[in-house]
Amino acid sequence: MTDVVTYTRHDEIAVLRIANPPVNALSQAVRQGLSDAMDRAESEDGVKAVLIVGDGRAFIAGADIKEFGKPPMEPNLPDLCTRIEASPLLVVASMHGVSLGGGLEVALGCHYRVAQPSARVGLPEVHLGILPGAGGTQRLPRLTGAEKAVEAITTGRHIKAPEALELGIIDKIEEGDPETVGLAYARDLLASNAARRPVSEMPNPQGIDWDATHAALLKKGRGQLSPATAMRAVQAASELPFDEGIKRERELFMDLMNTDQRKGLIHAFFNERAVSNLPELKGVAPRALQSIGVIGGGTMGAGIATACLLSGLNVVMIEMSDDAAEAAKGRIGGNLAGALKRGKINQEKHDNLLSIALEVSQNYDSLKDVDLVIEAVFEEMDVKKQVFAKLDAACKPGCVLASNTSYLDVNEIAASTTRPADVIGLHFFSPAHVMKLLEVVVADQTAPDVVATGFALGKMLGKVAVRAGVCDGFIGNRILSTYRAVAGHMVLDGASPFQIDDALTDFGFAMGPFAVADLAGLDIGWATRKRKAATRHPDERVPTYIDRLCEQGHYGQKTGEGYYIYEKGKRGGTPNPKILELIKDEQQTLGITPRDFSDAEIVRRYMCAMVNEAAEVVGEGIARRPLDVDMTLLFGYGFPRYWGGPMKWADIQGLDAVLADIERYGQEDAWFWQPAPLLKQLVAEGRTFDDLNKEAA
Ligand code: ZOZ
Ligand code: ZOZ
Ligand code: NAD
Repeated sequence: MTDVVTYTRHDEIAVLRIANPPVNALSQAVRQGLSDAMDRAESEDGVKAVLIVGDGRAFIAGADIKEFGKPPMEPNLPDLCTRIEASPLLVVASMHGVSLGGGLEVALGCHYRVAQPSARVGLPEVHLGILPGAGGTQRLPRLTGAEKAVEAITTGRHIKAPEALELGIIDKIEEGDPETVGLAYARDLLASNAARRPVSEMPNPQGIDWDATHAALLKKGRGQLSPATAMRAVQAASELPFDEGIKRERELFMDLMNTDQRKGLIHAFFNERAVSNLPELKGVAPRALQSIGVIGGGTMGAGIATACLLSGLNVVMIEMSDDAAEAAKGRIGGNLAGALKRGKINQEKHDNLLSIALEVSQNYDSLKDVDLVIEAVFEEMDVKKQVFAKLDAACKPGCVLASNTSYLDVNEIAASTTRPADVIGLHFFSPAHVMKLLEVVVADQTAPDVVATGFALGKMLGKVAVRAGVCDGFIGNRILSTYRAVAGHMVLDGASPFQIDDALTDFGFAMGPFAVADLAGLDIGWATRKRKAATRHPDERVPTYIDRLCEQGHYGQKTGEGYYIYEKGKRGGTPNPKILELIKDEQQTLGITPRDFSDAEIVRRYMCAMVNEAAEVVGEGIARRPLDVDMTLLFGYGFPRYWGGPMKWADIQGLDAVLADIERYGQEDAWFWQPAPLLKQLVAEGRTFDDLNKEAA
């Protein structure tokens, strides 16, 4: 026996308790402990039933993800589940907290399952790029039917106890101490002479239209393989005897285990947690946060206010005029209506948020009690400084003053107040109530507890907060400017914006860069180009065709026309034919003969530009570690999670190959394609970006 699994006797029942904090992951020691304890229960006189319970906050959160990629160690989990199920004793699981992945598979290997009302179960393996590999794809559909099992396994969602009962995944819900509840249930089962009930002996579930479902899953997954592959394993449950189904599950599991997608998704899992872990904030208490001020209720301000309201914070919004205030309320109302429609809030909550928790005002005095203000007015330094002067005068001492600026110098904004230590950048991403990234931009004089407050706000809003230093665009937009630039070069040279968007969504991005430009508002990029024109290097290639559209007042999604044309009430647009005409004019003016680009070349140039700038950003310390860049792109820019982020993508490609391409592109445009010193150094030393992450851990 190992000390992570304890064995106690309660008359005829042996209790196996797993205690492997924090979440009882099924490490080798736990698997061994369970296997040994089953042997002991079966060998001891008088034992008729086994009860498995978890210590602490969960039954079992699944296989130990830290063991993935290492040599497998016996006993393996599928064998353990089979061994538990084959026991001549009656085996019961009493589940509390989460039972996920291998944790639910262990429970499905038991003959009966009782759970707390608050328990949640699920098979989330697809999010790690794999599938339930310990019989979950064979046992779950025998309980729920194929369709429900496909839905549960391919979404990986957490299923609450009442629904799990309805689906047949658990047999009973009972509130109380899990061990007490489990013992009572086991005693009742013994008293009623209940038979062992191995799920593997239940009939095969009926089939569904497998090929159509497979095609739909591939499309929905934007290139992610695990959901569609997991569905094939459920198909085997329907079509094959149990033992053969298990073999098929194993083959498909191993196929996925060997993919880069599995590596990317596990990188994302751990680093999503590691990114907000800042040693310098250990022991630094954040300031209190109850009410938030938001200045400007445009695209971003409205989204930020929505996110705050939905997280239970009161919001005071300042706008410039009655009309602007009404428009802002309308935007927030639209966002909240979306939340209502999706069942995130009910009608009463929706109405209260709009009428009680939100105040829209034109008077800065309304901000006197707020704990933190986020400014989201026009992207112009003078306007921002005027607003911060007013905030300085109106807000109480200790109030955190934050700017949502995309590119501007937070040090300069801070210096325009009498309290620079309270000033910080809190950079949200469009749509701000949806995108999970929050860049916490730390200026020279920002106080540590103000930084901690930025991270605390991120947590309250359910966002992933990333620390960034001050530079033009911080982490995300600085890198965006570079890959946007290469997209612009490719347009001048012959690839259409629509081909580029399609190539990148095929690669896995949620949206292509031109659709994103329409979403963010073309006016922002236009203002930035004007701001930088005076200091631009003569060799820099900057397309100006889109300025013609901006000059006509077309700013993308918010005005209904940009790269795409948007019908009222619809999110997606159709390509704007005017754009191709404007590009042709510019190519003629510049004397460029357009050439063809393959989708593969588009993706490679785009990614190389992204990685090279990201290496600069890490090299300069704007991002602390490569993983900070990865999480920024993943949660702020719709980067495909299954690549883990651009730095992980580059590691997988091989940094030497990426550098070689950058040097090759540099033969066409030496000013733009200058290899980042950090990239060159890593290649010379034979190291990867992930090595830097590990060194920083
Ligand atoms: O952590 C949340 C969660 O969702 N965890 C992942 C659950 C999951 O994906 N389970 C499936 C695992 S894969 C699997 O089980 C494969 C399979 O079918 C077996 C196939 C075998 C085939 C063999 C063939 C030969 C959870 C909901 C549990 C808790 O969320 P919280 O927000 O409360 O806490 P976190 O997320 O901050 O987590 C706390 C600490 O626990 C670590 N952790 C969580 N799940 C883990 C895990 N470590 C190892 N393995 C897991 N499954 C997590 O990293 C965090 O650590 P620290 O150091 O940051 O505190
Ligand atoms: O398509 C998904 C996505 O992740 N897209 C990428 C978005 C992105 O890259 N944003 C970053 C822009 S850059 C930025 O914000 C930084 C900055 O400082 C900009 C500065 C200027 C840069 C100059 C550029 C050259 C997305 C999450 C949007 C939608 O995903 P799905 O299609 O899977 O989601 P749905 O349909 O289930 O919807 C989920 C919620 O999102 C709302 N939504 C969807 N599309 C939208 C939108 N809201 C506004 N505009 C859109 N186009 C949708 O309504 C739903 O919301 P709720 O409230 O109903 O839940
Ligand atoms: P927007 O033009 O949609 O909204 C700006 C709002 O601010 C308008 O409603 C305007 O009436 C209001 N406003 C202007 N001056 C004001 C003042 N002095 N007092 C009160 N209200 C005032 O702009 P946006 O896209 O929401 O961008 C706002 C800020 O957020 C900018 O700094 C921008 O760079 C940044 N940002 C934008 C995005 C994006 O994708 N659009 C993403 C992240 C950050």
